[in-house]
This record gives sequence, structure tokens and C-alpha cells, in this order.
Amino acid sequence: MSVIVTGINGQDGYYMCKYLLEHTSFMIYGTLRYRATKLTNAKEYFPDNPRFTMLHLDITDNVNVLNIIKKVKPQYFINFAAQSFVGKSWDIPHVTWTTNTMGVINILDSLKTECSHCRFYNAGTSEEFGDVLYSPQNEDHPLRPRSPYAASKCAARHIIRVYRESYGMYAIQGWLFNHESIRRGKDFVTRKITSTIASIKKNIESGERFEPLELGNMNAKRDWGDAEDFIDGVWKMLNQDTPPSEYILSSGTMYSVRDFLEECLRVADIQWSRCDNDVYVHTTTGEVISRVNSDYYRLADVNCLMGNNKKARLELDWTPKTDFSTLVRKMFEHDYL
Ligand code: GDR
Repeated sequence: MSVIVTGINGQDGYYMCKYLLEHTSFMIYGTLRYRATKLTNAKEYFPDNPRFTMLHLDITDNVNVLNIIKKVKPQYFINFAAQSFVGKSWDIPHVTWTTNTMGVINILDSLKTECSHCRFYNAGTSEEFGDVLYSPQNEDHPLRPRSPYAASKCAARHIIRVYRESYGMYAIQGWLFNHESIRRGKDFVTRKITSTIASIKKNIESGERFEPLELGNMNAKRDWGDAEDFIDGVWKMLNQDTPPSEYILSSGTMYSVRDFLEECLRVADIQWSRCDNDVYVHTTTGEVISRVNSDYYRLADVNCLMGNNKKARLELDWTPKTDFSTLVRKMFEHDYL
């Protein structure tokens, strides 16, 4: 019995493999694109675990997808491989679409032909709701994407439904609201804040000067949860009695980028005052801790997202365990070590 998890270089792929190794007895095949990464690096991920195998897989290559599925014959296929940087998706719309949409078609079609009993999960996103009509968003909220990234995920959602309804496949795409961890990439705003504030804190302590943190839209509001909580919800979504439903996973709370920064400064115990235009100044030295740089603004941003997770709570018995302050503290303390 085996599971394929794609995108193990990323936060979600890694935590999914970890969860499955701890909670199941399946053989886990974790995949990542062939770049310079050697497969021998598998030891870095799950040292000496005989149930974990690392494979190269590029989901944009349908031959590669078909051959891996033929070889592994998985019971579950969990796709976290994606071009997941929303801001970058305007610069690389083709890569975004090819990976996030065509890649999904490649997987669906290979599963249909070679492994139609396999349960398939694709990573969906709150970004699909985009220009929201009401808050909190539930599963019935219309899809109103604002970025090439979000549009690619909406298209994937539609094609997954088509395969589910046409071929009777267990194929679903949950809506995951923002979810963070110590493994979050430093280009995403939360980890950018915790890692930069941690290094500023060290500079303050050693009496050295520092470069300020530079951020974009401080008013953007997001529903930030803990990635490890969400992985449990994904596995529950994959183990429903058929026919499967799609669910929102979210913390159900909403904070601005400004709130995240200020919470992180509190946790770091850095004394600051906020001046006009969101310039944050260190009280003792007068140095600028954080300021706005318009280069980080998006062509179209989603202003606020907050998920209604009632359906997942009731039907999957899923509950997010980590609150906002605990999440910020966990990430900051890791980066400050
Ligand atoms: P998001 O995450 O776009 O919500 O997508 P991100 O952390 O990139 O942005 C969140 C909000 O913060 C604002 N922002 C900045 N963002 C970044 N990256 N860098 C900055 O300096 C900055 N300043 C302000 C953004 O404008 C935005 O409003 C994440 C990804 O993981 C997606 O793949 C996933 O689908 C969604 O979460 C749910």
C-alpha cells in the first residue's frame, strides 16, 4: 500500500510525509522536480526510514507522471507540487498555469488510465475566493480569482470536478486558507517577518546596526493557521465515505500584515513606535525596524480572507489547534535560535 506526495521540498509536502510516516503504515513516495537535487538527499528528509522513498517527478511532463503512477500504483496521490507564490504569478503566468492546471490534468488522466481506484487530493486555496463578497467565506462562496495563481487553481478545481463526475474518481481539492510553520519559505510574508525580526533582534543585542524589514500591503488581512494542523484535515478529506466532499480548512480568525508584524515585535520584546506610513522605529536607537516598499505591492491583491471552517469541524471532526499568537511565537522562536 503506497502514497505519492508531490512537492516535498515545500512546507506542506514535507509535513504530509511526516504525518503519514507517523500515522499510517503506508510506503511513502515523496517527489520533487529534477533540478540539482540528488535523490540521495532523501536522508535529509526522513533519515533511515525504510518506508520513505524519494523520487524525481515533474508533474508538467505527462510521460513522467504516467510512468511514476504505473510504477508505484498508489492508493493515494497527494499533490502539493505547485507554483505557489501568488505575487510571482504575474511574472510567470505560463509556468503557473502549466504547473497548477496542466500538471493536475496530467495526474488525473494518468490515474484514470492506470490507477482509477486511487484517491487524489489537490491543494486548493482561499485565493480562489479572491474578491470576496462576504466574510467569513464558506464552501458556497463564488470563485472570484484576482491573480494568475488563483485563476490556475480555480481551473484545476473545475477539471477535478469534471473527472470526479465523469469517471467516478475520488478526486478533490480542499480550500486551504493561509497556513504557516517554521518550514514556510522566507518569501511569504509571515516567515519574512519572523526571520527578519529575529535577525534584527540579534543585531540590537550585539549593538550592531541593521537593515530594515521592507513590506508591501500592510492592510491585507489573512486567516493564518498552522500547517501541521491543516495536514491532518487533508488526510481526513481523503478518507471520507464516498462520494467525497470538498472542505475549507482555516483558523476562522483574521489579522492584518500589520497585526502580524506588531505581534512578532511583542514576542521579540523589541520596543518600537509606529510613525506615519507604517514606519516602525526602534525606541532606543532610533533605527528603522520596518518600512513599506511599494515594490512588494501586487498588481491586484486580495484584501481580506477569513474562512468558515464549520463544515470541516462538523463532518470531518477537524479542529485547528494553534492560535495566532502561538503561531507567531513558534515561528519567531525558531528563527531566533
Ligand atoms: P498569500 O501569502 O499570497 O496569501 O498566499 P503571502 O504571504 O505571499 O502574502 C500574504 C499577504 O501579505 C501581503 N504582503 C506581502 N507578501 C509577501 N509575500 N511579501 C511582502 O513583503 C508582503 N507585504 C505585504 C501580500 O500582498 C498578501 O496580501 C499564500 C500562498 O501559500 C499560496 O500558495 C496559498 O494558496 C495561500 O497562501 C492560501
